[in-house]
Amino acid sequence: MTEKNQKSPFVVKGNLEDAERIKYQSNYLRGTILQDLDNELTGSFTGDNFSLIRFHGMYQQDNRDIRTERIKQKLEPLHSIMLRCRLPGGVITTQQWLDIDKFATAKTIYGSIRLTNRQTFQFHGILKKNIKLTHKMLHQIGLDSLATANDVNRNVLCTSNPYESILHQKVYNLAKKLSEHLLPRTKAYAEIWWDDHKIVEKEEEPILGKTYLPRKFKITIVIPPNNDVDLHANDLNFVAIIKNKELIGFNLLIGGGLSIEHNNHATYPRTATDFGYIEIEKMIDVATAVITIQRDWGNRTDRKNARTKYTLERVGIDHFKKEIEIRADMKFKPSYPYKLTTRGDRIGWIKGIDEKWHLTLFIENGRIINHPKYQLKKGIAEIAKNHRGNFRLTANQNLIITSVPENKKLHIESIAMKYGLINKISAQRKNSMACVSFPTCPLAMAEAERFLPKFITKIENIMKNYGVNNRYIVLRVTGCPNGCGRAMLAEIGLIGKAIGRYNLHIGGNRIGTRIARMYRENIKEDEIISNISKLIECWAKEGYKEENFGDFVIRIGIVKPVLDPARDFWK
Ligand code: SRM
Ligand code: SF4
Repeated sequence: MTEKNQKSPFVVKGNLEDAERIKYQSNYLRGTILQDLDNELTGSFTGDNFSLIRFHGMYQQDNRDIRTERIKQKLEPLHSIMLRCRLPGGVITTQQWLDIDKFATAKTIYGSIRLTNRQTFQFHGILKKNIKLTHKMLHQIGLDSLATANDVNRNVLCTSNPYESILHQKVYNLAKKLSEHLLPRTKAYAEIWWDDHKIVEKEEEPILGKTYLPRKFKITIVIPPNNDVDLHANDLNFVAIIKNKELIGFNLLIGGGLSIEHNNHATYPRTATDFGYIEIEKMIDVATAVITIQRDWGNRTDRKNARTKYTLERVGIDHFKKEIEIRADMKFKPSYPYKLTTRGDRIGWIKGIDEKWHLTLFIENGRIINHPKYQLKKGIAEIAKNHRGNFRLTANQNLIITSVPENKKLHIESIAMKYGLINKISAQRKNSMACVSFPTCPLAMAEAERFLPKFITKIENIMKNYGVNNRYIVLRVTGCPNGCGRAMLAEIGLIGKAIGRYNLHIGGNRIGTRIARMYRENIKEDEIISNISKLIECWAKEGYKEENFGDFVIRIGIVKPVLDPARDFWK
């Protein structure tokens, strides 16, 4: 933060969060991580390092299913690391895939690869002794996990629609450029994990600053009409404006975010606000301006109130906008009209305008592992061995095999069929999502990933009963109010409250532009099912023919729409 900015009336005064001290004293994210790595007495990281390793893309976890048992046996929890890769736009080569696949089997406790809803993958269950090996393996294949967690800009998303293949390539290049531009410049990552000890004269963080951002920061690039990246969950969004099939610029939307704390009315989910249109050439300058404003004005005294959405509400849109114009040396133009019509992935084959074929595979909750009845992980690896193009991970936790030439299509399809990767999946299942939750997430309050598959079957049965099984409802479950499963943007969202208990939210819309309102609090699965059953019955009888569930419950007044989340979410 500069002298000038410290004096700004928009800086929140007060006692700084301890996270600020940790960053300040970390020597540009080094802490004593190296010493901890050598400590064989414990499988964990100690003191400040617990938080600092997150900047390097890692979280310390333990298996919560066996935590109590281990405590009873007077053992320390079975600590391991979850590592999240940086993969702008979700693009990964098939050779890289084969390497991470092999690694997951050989060196992780759970043996899985978990696709996340931010277009990347996570390894769960890396033991401390294998961490350096993991980073070296990633480095060798051209990947890293820098800045995929903590108070930095996270993995940059871009629409993965394979149909617009040429446009996608352009937007993907921009996502990559943005991600690289906003990376921390510290050499700590290379030093610790790659043993790269190049001397730097003076270490600096020209964009992020010595204490980095006040909180996490998330960016998307969206190609309408598909809002597959769920832009309203993000701090900064570039909505691509296309004229005559060419990208001409972007509408800028700022201040989305979904997390709340149960019963804390100072927290709220928020959809992003439209700021206006910018030229492509200004993209990097504008992103730098927004991120440095958030760096300087974001709340460092209360992490629950630190995301851009809160900064924006506190300083006001006009001040925020003026400051972007000053810092990026530009003027916003009025936004171009655009329309969002879909959010899900198009599962199956699609021919792109480049005449190549793209196969989107449905991966339930993004978990890639071999199942007793079908060898999902093995099948994807087999495709990787036989395909020269890339894979692309989607923000709906699915995987796309991109750019298959016409003469290779049958071969790829035969492998997919052999391993059971192409199945008849209901529209309801395709449009449902859960976060990871138990057993690895330390913040989980209720099940999500392990709960959803059977729950969907129950919802499918209800829909069949009322004759609406040709329709679907965007359904999402998130194990706690942090909202990783984006339930706040669902037509039906469950938000974990305690083991077996959820808050039931309804009234989001199909395209993800409206926040879902709480309808029932702290209820068990049987109560959830009976509530949803009544609502679906009513929708089936009284809804208009083409009316979606979320719009129906709003139209007939079952819940009031959340129009201005900062003020009316809790009402
Ligand atoms: Fe998340 C924390 C998993 C997308 C909001 N999230 C976590 C942690 C790391 C728990 C922790 O802090 O120890 C979870 C690890 C679980 C595990 O065992 O793997 C976790 N979040 C995930 C993933 C894997 C969910 C998934 O099933 O795909 C997603 C990884 C994305 C990625 O690749 O970077 C994931 N998290 C999200 C999203 C959705 C999105 O970004 O589109 C949100 C809501 C949007 C938003 O940011 O407002 C989200 N996660 C959070 C929060 C609350 C942030 C806040 O503003 O308060 C936390 C807790 C925190 O940061 O303190 C959190
Ligand atoms: Fe964990 Fe909560 Fe995020 Fe689910 S929503 S992954 S339970 S932090």
